[in-house]
Amino acid sequence: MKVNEAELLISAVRQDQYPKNSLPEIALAGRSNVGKSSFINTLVTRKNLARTSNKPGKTQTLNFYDLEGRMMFVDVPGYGYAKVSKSERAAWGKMMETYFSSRENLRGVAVIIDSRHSPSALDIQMYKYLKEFELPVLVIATKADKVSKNKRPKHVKHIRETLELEKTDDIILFSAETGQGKEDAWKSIQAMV
Ligand SMILES: Nc1nc2c(ncn2[C@@H]2O[C@H](COP(=O)(O)OP(=O)(O)OP(=O)(O)O)[C@@H](O)[C@H]2O)c(=O)[nH]1
Ligand SMILES: [Mg+2]
Repeated sequence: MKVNEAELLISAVRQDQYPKNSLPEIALAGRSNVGKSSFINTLVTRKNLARTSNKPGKTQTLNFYDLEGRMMFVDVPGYGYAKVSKSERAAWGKMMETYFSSRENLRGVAVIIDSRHSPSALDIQMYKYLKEFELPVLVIATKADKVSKNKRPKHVKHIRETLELEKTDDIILFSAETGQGKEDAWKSIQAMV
């Protein structure tokens, strides 16, 4: 899919702020600083639509992006950032629970994982959590440009096994640097919406 127009509709914290349209939407999930916002930018071919940073914790709200009035991406704050207070973490948990349990527009979630490393306990927990809501999940193994070519298939296999991915859930090797996996990611996303 080629997206010519994309815009931020709203940065929401509360349910009553979610957009009231009926567009299908795909949410991003993943550890803080893993590359969720970069993933959105690569898919819509815009450098700075979703704000990125080399410091973790950049995205703090649910950011709803409208793609040509056809669908939405929802950028979500990351998890696992150490410098977060107990009360902030609790607020994050509540915001996620409300969103994932109530949002009717939601068609699936792209879970972004660092392809260099084994999925963390939090990554595994997130995958299981999404499956409790019976949501389709697409795993994006990102930063593939940082893994040598011959080791990439092994890393993908390892991530698939560690997460105990369901057969119907895809995993795609991806890089926001090189654009690797962009077409395959769009294919999976279009199948979900
Ligand atoms: N080499 C490489 N760097 C990447 C890739 N994707 C993201 N990055 C870098 O990783 C850092 C974090 O990227 P973001 O997209 O801001 O990460 P995020 O998951 O949105 O982070 P939070 O909003 O803090 O949760 C930035 O410095 C990006 O340039 C990739 O595929 N390859
Ligand atoms: Mg972000």
